[in-house]
Amino acid sequence: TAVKSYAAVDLGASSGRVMVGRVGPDTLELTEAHRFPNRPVQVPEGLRWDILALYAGVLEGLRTAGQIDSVGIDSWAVDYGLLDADGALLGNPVHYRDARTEGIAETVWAKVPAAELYAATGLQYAPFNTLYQLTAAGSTHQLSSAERLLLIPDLLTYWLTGESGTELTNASTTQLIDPRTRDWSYDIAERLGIDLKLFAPLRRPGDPAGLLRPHVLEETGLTGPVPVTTVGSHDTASAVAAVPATGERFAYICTGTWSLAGLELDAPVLTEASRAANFTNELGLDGTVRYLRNIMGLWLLQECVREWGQPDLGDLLSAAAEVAPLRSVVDAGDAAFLTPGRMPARIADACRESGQPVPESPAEVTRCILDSLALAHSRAIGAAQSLADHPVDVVHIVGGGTRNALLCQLTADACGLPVVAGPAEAAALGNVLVQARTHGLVGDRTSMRRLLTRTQPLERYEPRGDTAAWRAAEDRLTRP
Ligand code: LFR
Repeated sequence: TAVKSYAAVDLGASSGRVMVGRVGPDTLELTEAHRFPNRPVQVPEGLRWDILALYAGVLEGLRTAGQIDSVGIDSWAVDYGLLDADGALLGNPVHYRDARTEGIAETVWAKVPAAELYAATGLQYAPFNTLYQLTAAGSTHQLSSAERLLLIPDLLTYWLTGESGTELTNASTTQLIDPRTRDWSYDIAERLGIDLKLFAPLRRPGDPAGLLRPHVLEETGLTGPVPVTTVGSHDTASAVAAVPATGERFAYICTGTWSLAGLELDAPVLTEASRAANFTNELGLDGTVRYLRNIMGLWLLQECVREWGQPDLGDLLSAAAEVAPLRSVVDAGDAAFLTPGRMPARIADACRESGQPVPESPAEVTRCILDSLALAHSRAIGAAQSLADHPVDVVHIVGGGTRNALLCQLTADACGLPVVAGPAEAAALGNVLVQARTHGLVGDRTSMRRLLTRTQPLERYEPRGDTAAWRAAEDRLTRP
Protein backbone atom coordinates (compact mmCIF):
# COMPACT_ATOMS: atom_id res chain seq x y z
CA THR A 1 0.00 0.00 0.00
CA ALA A 2 0.98 3.63 -0.35
CA VAL A 3 0.91 4.27 3.41
CA LYS A 4 3.60 2.92 5.71
CA SER A 5 4.14 2.92 9.47
CA TYR A 6 7.29 4.00 11.22
CA ALA A 7 8.12 3.92 14.91
CA ALA A 8 9.91 6.97 16.26
CA VAL A 9 11.63 6.53 19.58
CA ASP A 10 12.13 10.03 21.01
CA LEU A 11 13.78 10.39 24.40
CA GLY A 12 13.69 13.71 26.19
CA ALA A 13 15.22 14.70 29.48
CA SER A 14 11.96 14.27 31.39
CA SER A 15 10.09 11.66 29.35
CA GLY A 16 10.51 9.18 26.56
CA ARG A 17 7.98 8.18 23.93
CA VAL A 18 7.45 5.75 21.13
CA MET A 19 5.29 7.32 18.44
CA VAL A 20 3.90 5.66 15.35
CA GLY A 21 3.89 7.74 12.20
CA ARG A 22 1.74 6.77 9.23
CA VAL A 23 3.13 8.32 6.08
CA GLY A 24 1.84 8.48 2.54
CA PRO A 25 1.95 10.99 -0.32
CA ASP A 26 -0.67 13.12 1.45
CA THR A 27 -0.67 11.54 4.85
CA LEU A 28 1.31 12.26 7.98
CA GLU A 29 -0.35 11.06 11.15
CA LEU A 30 1.33 10.57 14.46
CA THR A 31 -0.06 8.55 17.34
CA GLU A 32 1.47 7.81 20.69
CA ALA A 33 2.16 4.14 21.37
CA HIS A 34 3.79 4.60 24.74
CA ARG A 35 5.04 7.42 26.95
CA PHE A 36 7.19 6.81 30.01
CA PRO A 37 8.97 8.99 32.54
CA ASN A 38 12.71 9.56 32.34
CA ARG A 39 13.83 9.76 35.97
CA PRO A 40 17.51 10.45 36.48
CA VAL A 41 18.85 9.02 39.72
CA GLN A 42 21.24 10.65 42.17
CA VAL A 43 23.63 7.97 43.46
CA PRO A 44 26.65 8.63 45.71
CA GLU A 45 28.92 9.07 42.67
CA GLY A 46 26.62 11.60 41.02
CA LEU A 47 23.63 12.03 38.72
CA ARG A 48 22.97 9.09 36.39
CA TRP A 49 20.49 8.15 33.65
CA ASP A 50 18.40 5.07 34.30
CA ILE A 51 19.22 3.66 30.88
CA LEU A 52 17.72 0.23 31.53
CA ALA A 53 14.36 1.78 32.42
CA LEU A 54 14.56 3.77 29.18
CA TYR A 55 15.37 0.67 27.15
CA ALA A 56 12.48 -1.19 28.82
CA GLY A 57 10.24 1.73 27.81
CA VAL A 58 11.45 1.44 24.22
CA LEU A 59 10.68 -2.29 24.12
CA GLU A 60 7.27 -1.73 25.69
CA GLY A 61 6.58 0.98 23.11
CA LEU A 62 7.56 -1.27 20.19
CA ARG A 63 5.29 -3.97 21.60
CA THR A 64 2.39 -1.49 21.65
CA ALA A 65 3.23 0.05 18.27
CA GLY A 66 1.99 -2.90 16.24
CA GLN A 67 3.63 -4.01 13.00
CA ILE A 68 5.90 -1.28 11.62
CA ASP A 69 8.11 -0.88 8.56
CA SER A 70 11.12 0.60 10.36
CA VAL A 71 12.30 2.14 13.64
CA GLY A 72 14.30 5.35 14.23
CA ILE A 73 15.78 6.61 17.50
CA ASP A 74 16.56 10.13 18.69
CA SER A 75 17.38 11.55 22.11
CA TRP A 76 19.05 14.43 23.90
CA ALA A 77 22.68 14.95 22.92
CA VAL A 78 26.22 14.76 24.36
CA ASP A 79 25.77 11.78 26.74
CA TYR A 80 27.07 8.28 26.18
CA GLY A 81 27.52 4.77 27.51
CA LEU A 82 30.84 2.95 27.63
CA LEU A 83 31.19 -0.68 26.60
CA ASP A 84 33.88 -3.17 27.58
CA ALA A 85 35.62 -5.60 25.21
CA ASP A 86 32.68 -8.01 25.50
CA GLY A 87 30.26 -5.29 24.42
CA ALA A 88 28.76 -5.01 27.91
CA LEU A 89 27.74 -1.62 29.29
CA LEU A 90 30.10 -0.25 31.95
CA GLY A 91 27.98 1.55 34.51
CA ASN A 92 25.06 3.90 34.09
CA PRO A 93 25.56 6.78 31.66
CA VAL A 94 26.40 10.03 33.43
CA HIS A 95 23.78 12.80 33.21
CA TYR A 96 24.92 15.99 31.48
CA ARG A 97 23.74 17.97 34.50
CA ASP A 98 26.14 16.04 36.74
CA ALA A 99 28.66 18.26 38.51
CA ARG A 100 31.77 16.37 37.33
CA THR A 101 32.62 18.93 34.64
CA GLU A 102 32.94 21.85 37.07
CA GLY A 103 36.26 23.60 36.50
CA ILE A 104 37.20 21.19 33.67
CA ALA A 105 37.02 23.79 30.91
CA GLU A 106 40.10 25.54 32.27
CA THR A 107 42.23 22.39 31.99
CA VAL A 108 41.01 21.89 28.42
CA TRP A 109 41.66 25.51 27.43
CA ALA A 110 45.19 25.26 28.87
CA LYS A 111 45.89 22.72 26.12
CA VAL A 112 43.72 24.18 23.37
CA PRO A 113 42.73 27.83 23.86
CA ALA A 114 38.98 28.42 23.78
CA ALA A 115 39.20 30.55 20.63
CA GLU A 116 41.06 27.83 18.77
CA LEU A 117 38.61 25.20 19.96
CA TYR A 118 35.71 27.26 18.61
CA ALA A 119 37.39 27.89 15.27
CA ALA A 120 37.96 24.14 14.89
CA THR A 121 34.64 22.73 16.15
CA GLY A 122 32.17 25.64 16.01
CA LEU A 123 30.61 24.47 19.26
CA GLN A 124 29.44 26.89 21.93
CA TYR A 125 30.94 26.51 25.36
CA ALA A 126 28.72 24.31 27.48
CA PRO A 127 30.23 22.43 30.42
CA PHE A 128 28.46 19.25 29.30
CA ASN A 129 29.90 18.98 25.78
CA THR A 130 31.19 15.40 25.49
CA LEU A 131 34.73 16.69 25.16
CA TYR A 132 34.60 18.16 28.68
CA GLN A 133 32.85 15.09 30.05
CA LEU A 134 35.57 12.83 28.64
CA THR A 135 38.24 15.10 30.08
CA ALA A 136 36.48 14.95 33.46
CA ALA A 137 36.33 11.14 33.21
CA GLY A 138 40.10 11.31 32.65
CA SER A 139 41.87 8.30 34.05
CA THR A 140 38.88 6.65 35.76
CA HIS A 141 38.91 2.86 35.61
CA GLN A 142 35.65 2.96 33.73
CA LEU A 143 37.05 5.01 30.86
CA SER A 144 40.37 3.15 30.84
CA SER A 145 38.60 -0.21 30.54
CA ALA A 146 36.25 0.99 27.82
CA GLU A 147 36.62 -0.29 24.28
CA ARG A 148 33.74 1.62 22.81
CA LEU A 149 31.74 4.76 23.43
CA LEU A 150 28.19 4.94 22.11
CA LEU A 151 26.05 8.08 22.27
CA ILE A 152 22.64 7.39 23.85
CA PRO A 153 20.60 6.74 20.66
CA ASP A 154 23.48 4.71 19.23
CA LEU A 155 23.61 2.63 22.43
CA LEU A 156 19.90 1.80 22.19
CA THR A 157 20.30 1.02 18.49
CA TYR A 158 23.16 -1.31 19.39
CA TRP A 159 21.00 -3.14 21.92
CA LEU A 160 18.21 -3.46 19.35
CA THR A 161 20.33 -4.55 16.37
CA GLY A 162 23.82 -5.50 17.53
CA GLU A 163 25.32 -2.93 15.15
CA SER A 164 27.31 0.06 16.31
CA GLY A 165 27.82 3.44 14.72
CA THR A 166 28.12 7.11 15.63
CA GLU A 167 25.36 9.19 14.11
CA LEU A 168 26.69 12.45 12.72
CA THR A 169 24.18 15.08 13.89
CA ASN A 170 24.58 13.89 17.48
CA ALA A 171 28.35 13.42 17.06
CA SER A 172 28.48 17.12 16.17
CA THR A 173 27.54 17.90 19.80
CA THR A 174 30.60 16.12 21.19
CA GLN A 175 32.85 19.06 20.18
CA LEU A 176 35.05 16.52 18.38
CA ILE A 177 33.64 17.16 14.89
CA ASP A 178 34.76 19.79 12.38
CA PRO A 179 31.56 21.33 10.98
CA ARG A 180 33.31 22.21 7.69
CA THR A 181 34.55 18.72 6.83
CA ARG A 182 31.73 17.00 8.80
CA ASP A 183 34.37 14.56 9.98
CA TRP A 184 36.30 14.13 13.22
CA SER A 185 38.55 16.91 14.48
CA TYR A 186 41.60 14.64 14.62
CA ASP A 187 43.95 17.38 15.74
CA ILE A 188 41.78 18.55 18.66
CA ALA A 189 41.21 14.99 19.88
CA GLU A 190 44.90 14.22 19.78
CA ARG A 191 45.93 17.35 21.65
CA LEU A 192 43.39 16.62 24.37
CA GLY A 193 44.35 12.97 24.65
CA ILE A 194 40.94 11.72 23.52
CA ASP A 195 41.11 8.40 21.72
CA LEU A 196 38.85 8.61 18.66
CA LYS A 197 39.07 4.82 18.33
CA LEU A 198 36.54 4.70 21.16
CA PHE A 199 33.94 5.94 18.70
CA ALA A 200 32.25 3.60 16.23
CA PRO A 201 32.36 4.70 12.55
CA LEU A 202 30.24 7.70 11.59
CA ARG A 203 26.85 7.11 10.01
CA ARG A 204 24.40 9.61 8.61
CA PRO A 205 20.62 10.03 8.64
CA GLY A 206 19.26 7.56 6.11
CA ASP A 207 21.99 4.97 6.66
CA PRO A 208 20.82 1.48 7.64
CA ALA A 209 21.51 0.62 11.29
CA GLY A 210 20.74 -3.09 11.27
CA LEU A 211 17.69 -5.28 11.87
CA LEU A 212 15.89 -5.91 15.16
CA ARG A 213 17.56 -8.93 16.76
CA PRO A 214 15.57 -12.16 17.06
CA HIS A 215 15.16 -11.76 20.82
CA VAL A 216 13.87 -8.20 20.33
CA LEU A 217 11.31 -9.46 17.80
CA GLU A 218 10.25 -12.09 20.27
CA GLU A 219 10.04 -9.61 23.13
CA THR A 220 7.99 -7.11 21.10
CA GLY A 221 5.84 -9.52 19.12
CA LEU A 222 6.97 -7.93 15.84
CA THR A 223 7.44 -9.97 12.69
CA GLY A 224 10.86 -9.56 11.12
CA PRO A 225 12.73 -8.35 9.32
CA VAL A 226 12.28 -4.88 10.86
CA PRO A 227 15.09 -2.46 10.03
CA VAL A 228 16.37 0.30 12.27
CA THR A 229 16.99 3.37 10.11
CA THR A 230 19.45 6.08 11.14
CA VAL A 231 17.64 9.39 11.62
CA GLY A 232 18.88 12.74 12.90
CA SER A 233 19.52 11.05 16.23
CA HIS A 234 20.02 14.33 18.06
CA ASP A 235 16.45 15.27 19.01
CA THR A 236 17.09 18.89 18.01
CA ALA A 237 18.26 17.80 14.54
CA SER A 238 15.04 15.81 14.10
CA ALA A 239 12.96 18.72 15.42
CA VAL A 240 14.57 21.24 13.03
CA ALA A 241 13.92 18.83 10.15
CA ALA A 242 10.22 19.09 11.08
CA VAL A 243 10.03 22.90 11.20
CA PRO A 244 7.13 23.61 8.80
CA ALA A 245 8.92 26.49 7.06
CA THR A 246 7.74 27.58 3.62
CA GLY A 247 10.80 29.62 2.61
CA GLU A 248 14.38 30.36 3.63
CA ARG A 249 13.82 33.44 5.79
CA PHE A 250 12.81 31.74 9.03
CA ALA A 251 14.16 31.25 12.52
CA TYR A 252 13.16 28.40 14.80
CA ILE A 253 12.88 27.71 18.49
CA CYS A 254 12.80 24.08 19.57
CA THR A 255 11.12 24.17 22.95
CA GLY A 256 11.03 21.63 25.73
CA THR A 257 13.36 21.22 28.66
CA TRP A 258 15.65 23.48 26.59
CA SER A 259 14.89 26.26 24.15
CA LEU A 260 17.18 25.98 21.13
CA ALA A 261 16.82 29.19 19.17
CA GLY A 262 18.50 29.91 15.86
CA LEU A 263 18.76 29.40 12.12
CA GLU A 264 19.31 26.67 9.55
CA LEU A 265 22.39 27.56 7.49
CA ASP A 266 24.41 26.04 4.65
CA ALA A 267 27.77 26.72 6.30
CA PRO A 268 29.06 27.27 9.84
CA VAL A 269 29.78 30.70 11.31
CA LEU A 270 33.11 30.39 13.11
CA THR A 271 33.93 34.03 13.79
CA GLU A 272 35.19 35.35 17.09
CA ALA A 273 32.02 37.46 17.40
CA SER A 274 29.98 34.29 17.09
CA ARG A 275 32.02 32.62 19.82
CA ALA A 276 31.62 35.65 22.10
CA ALA A 277 27.84 35.43 21.57
CA ASN A 278 28.02 31.71 22.45
CA PHE A 279 26.38 30.41 19.28
CA THR A 280 26.83 26.80 18.33
CA ASN A 281 27.19 25.19 14.89
CA GLU A 282 25.65 21.75 15.21
CA LEU A 283 25.02 19.62 12.16
CA GLY A 284 21.57 19.00 10.77
CA LEU A 285 20.08 16.97 8.01
CA ASP A 286 21.78 16.92 4.59
CA GLY A 287 24.87 18.80 5.70
CA THR A 288 22.94 21.80 7.03
CA VAL A 289 24.19 23.68 10.06
CA ARG A 290 22.00 24.30 13.11
CA TYR A 291 23.25 27.70 14.15
CA LEU A 292 21.67 28.26 17.55
CA ARG A 293 21.96 29.19 21.17
CA ASN A 294 20.98 27.00 24.12
CA ILE A 295 18.52 28.74 26.42
CA MET A 296 17.50 27.13 29.72
CA GLY A 297 13.94 26.67 28.48
CA LEU A 298 11.00 25.22 30.36
CA TRP A 299 13.48 23.50 32.68
CA LEU A 300 13.26 26.68 34.77
CA LEU A 301 9.52 26.21 35.17
CA GLN A 302 9.69 22.40 35.55
CA GLU A 303 12.12 22.81 38.44
CA CYS A 304 9.92 25.43 40.16
CA VAL A 305 6.81 23.30 39.72
CA ARG A 306 8.67 20.39 41.31
CA GLU A 307 9.61 22.60 44.27
CA TRP A 308 6.00 23.82 44.62
CA GLY A 309 4.65 20.27 44.84
CA GLN A 310 3.31 19.96 41.25
CA PRO A 311 0.42 22.50 41.18
CA ASP A 312 -1.89 22.42 38.13
CA LEU A 313 0.05 23.89 35.19
CA GLY A 314 -3.02 25.34 33.46
CA ASP A 315 -4.01 27.28 36.58
CA LEU A 316 -0.48 28.50 37.05
CA LEU A 317 -0.24 29.79 33.47
CA SER A 318 -3.63 31.56 33.66
CA ALA A 319 -2.52 33.26 36.88
CA ALA A 320 0.82 34.21 35.26
CA ALA A 321 -1.06 35.82 32.35
CA GLU A 322 -2.69 38.22 34.85
CA VAL A 323 0.62 39.34 36.39
CA ALA A 324 2.03 42.69 35.23
CA PRO A 325 4.46 42.07 32.34
CA LEU A 326 8.24 42.50 32.49
CA ARG A 327 8.43 43.38 36.18
CA SER A 328 11.68 41.47 36.42
CA VAL A 329 13.66 39.26 34.06
CA VAL A 330 16.61 36.91 34.46
CA ASP A 331 19.18 35.80 31.90
CA ALA A 332 17.66 32.52 30.73
CA GLY A 333 20.86 31.72 28.88
CA ASP A 334 22.90 31.69 32.08
CA ALA A 335 24.52 28.31 32.82
CA ALA A 336 24.04 29.14 36.51
CA PHE A 337 20.55 27.63 36.11
CA LEU A 338 21.85 24.30 34.74
CA THR A 339 21.84 22.23 37.91
CA PRO A 340 18.66 21.03 39.65
CA GLY A 341 17.23 22.33 42.93
CA ARG A 342 16.07 25.50 44.72
CA MET A 343 14.98 27.10 41.43
CA PRO A 344 12.48 29.68 42.80
CA ALA A 345 15.14 30.90 45.25
CA ARG A 346 17.82 31.07 42.55
CA ILE A 347 15.52 33.10 40.31
CA ALA A 348 14.68 35.43 43.21
CA ASP A 349 18.43 35.88 43.89
CA ALA A 350 19.11 36.75 40.25
CA CYS A 351 16.35 39.41 40.32
CA ARG A 352 17.62 40.88 43.58
CA GLU A 353 21.21 41.01 42.32
CA SER A 354 20.18 42.90 39.18
CA GLY A 355 18.21 45.41 41.30
CA GLN A 356 14.76 44.29 40.11
CA PRO A 357 11.62 43.50 42.12
CA VAL A 358 11.77 39.99 43.57
CA PRO A 359 8.89 37.77 42.33
CA GLU A 360 7.15 36.16 45.32
CA SER A 361 4.08 34.10 44.40
CA PRO A 362 4.25 31.10 42.02
CA ALA A 363 2.28 33.19 39.47
CA GLU A 364 4.88 35.99 39.68
CA VAL A 365 7.80 33.59 39.39
CA THR A 366 6.12 31.88 36.43
CA ARG A 367 5.58 35.22 34.70
CA CYS A 368 9.21 36.14 35.34
CA ILE A 369 10.30 32.85 33.74
CA LEU A 370 8.07 33.25 30.66
CA ASP A 371 9.08 36.89 30.14
CA SER A 372 12.72 35.87 30.55
CA LEU A 373 12.40 33.02 28.05
CA ALA A 374 10.66 35.24 25.49
CA LEU A 375 13.39 37.84 25.93
CA ALA A 376 16.13 35.22 25.56
CA HIS A 377 14.40 33.90 22.42
CA SER A 378 14.35 37.34 20.85
CA ARG A 379 17.94 38.13 21.81
CA ALA A 380 19.13 34.84 20.30
CA ILE A 381 17.18 35.27 17.08
CA GLY A 382 18.27 38.89 16.77
CA ALA A 383 21.94 38.04 17.28
CA ALA A 384 21.82 35.00 14.99
CA GLN A 385 20.46 37.08 12.11
CA SER A 386 23.24 39.62 12.31
CA LEU A 387 26.07 37.17 13.03
CA ALA A 388 25.06 34.93 10.12
CA ASP A 389 23.83 37.77 7.92
CA HIS A 390 20.59 35.89 7.40
CA PRO A 391 17.44 37.97 7.99
CA VAL A 392 14.13 36.32 8.80
CA ASP A 393 10.43 37.29 8.62
CA VAL A 394 8.94 34.54 10.75
CA VAL A 395 9.77 32.55 13.87
CA HIS A 396 8.70 28.90 14.06
CA ILE A 397 8.20 27.42 17.51
CA VAL A 398 8.13 23.63 17.64
CA GLY A 399 8.11 21.15 20.53
CA GLY A 400 6.35 21.03 23.87
CA GLY A 401 6.39 24.80 24.37
CA THR A 402 3.87 25.22 21.52
CA ARG A 403 1.21 24.15 24.03
CA ASN A 404 2.11 27.21 26.13
CA ALA A 405 0.13 29.95 24.35
CA LEU A 406 1.43 32.68 26.65
CA LEU A 407 5.04 31.79 25.88
CA CYS A 408 4.32 31.80 22.11
CA GLN A 409 2.57 35.19 22.28
CA LEU A 410 5.30 36.75 24.44
CA THR A 411 7.93 35.44 22.03
CA ALA A 412 6.12 37.06 19.10
CA ASP A 413 5.91 40.32 21.09
CA ALA A 414 9.58 40.27 22.09
CA CYS A 415 10.81 39.40 18.58
CA GLY A 416 8.44 41.82 16.86
CA LEU A 417 7.79 39.02 14.37
CA PRO A 418 4.93 36.61 13.71
CA VAL A 419 5.29 33.24 15.42
CA VAL A 420 4.00 30.04 13.85
CA ALA A 421 3.60 27.43 16.59
CA GLY A 422 3.60 23.68 15.90
CA PRO A 423 4.03 20.82 15.62
CA ALA A 424 4.44 19.88 19.30
CA GLU A 425 5.94 16.50 18.49
CA ALA A 426 8.46 17.89 16.02
CA ALA A 427 11.32 15.58 16.98
CA ALA A 428 9.18 12.47 16.47
CA LEU A 429 7.86 13.84 13.16
CA GLY A 430 11.37 14.64 11.90
CA ASN A 431 12.41 11.15 12.95
CA VAL A 432 9.47 9.58 11.06
CA LEU A 433 9.99 11.75 7.97
CA VAL A 434 13.63 10.79 7.60
CA GLN A 435 12.67 7.13 7.76
CA ALA A 436 9.92 7.70 5.20
CA ARG A 437 12.31 9.56 2.94
CA THR A 438 14.87 6.77 3.21
CA HIS A 439 12.23 4.26 2.20
CA GLY A 440 11.15 6.41 -0.75
CA LEU A 441 7.84 7.77 0.55
CA VAL A 442 8.71 11.47 0.60
CA GLY A 443 11.20 13.56 -1.34
CA ASP A 444 13.77 16.08 -0.20
CA ARG A 445 13.73 18.39 2.82
CA THR A 446 11.47 20.87 1.06
CA SER A 447 8.84 18.25 0.30
CA MET A 448 9.08 16.97 3.88
CA ARG A 449 8.29 20.50 5.07
CA ARG A 450 5.50 20.86 2.53
CA LEU A 451 3.90 17.67 3.82
CA LEU A 452 4.09 19.09 7.35
CA THR A 453 2.38 22.36 6.43
CA ARG A 454 -0.35 20.43 4.60
CA THR A 455 -1.05 18.01 7.43
CA GLN A 456 -0.17 19.52 10.82
CA PRO A 457 -2.31 22.02 12.74
CA LEU A 458 -0.36 25.26 13.24
CA GLU A 459 -1.18 28.32 15.33
CA ARG A 460 -0.18 31.85 14.34
CA TYR A 461 0.64 34.65 16.82
CA GLU A 462 1.02 38.25 15.61
CA PRO A 463 3.35 40.56 17.56
CA ARG A 464 1.56 43.02 19.84
CA GLY A 465 2.78 46.52 20.66
CA ASP A 466 6.30 47.62 19.95
CA THR A 467 9.48 46.04 21.23
CA ALA A 468 10.61 49.05 23.32
CA ALA A 469 9.54 47.55 26.65
CA TRP A 470 11.48 44.41 25.81
CA ARG A 471 14.61 46.35 24.92
CA ALA A 472 14.32 48.22 28.22
CA ALA A 473 14.08 44.91 30.08
CA GLU A 474 17.11 43.68 28.17
CA ASP A 475 19.03 46.74 29.36
CA ARG A 476 18.27 45.82 32.97
CA LEU A 477 19.97 42.47 32.35
CA THR A 478 23.02 43.70 30.53
CA ARG A 479 23.65 46.72 32.79
CA PRO A 480 27.12 46.34 34.33
C1 LFR B 1 17.53 19.08 23.81
C2 LFR B 1 19.03 18.81 23.79
C3 LFR B 1 19.81 20.02 23.35
C4 LFR B 1 21.13 19.71 23.97
C5 LFR B 1 20.70 19.24 25.33
C6 LFR B 1 21.67 18.39 26.07
O1 LFR B 1 16.83 17.94 24.22
O2 LFR B 1 19.31 17.73 22.95
O3 LFR B 1 19.89 20.20 21.96
O4 LFR B 1 22.00 20.81 24.02
O5 LFR B 1 19.49 18.53 25.09
O6 LFR B 1 21.90 17.19 25.42
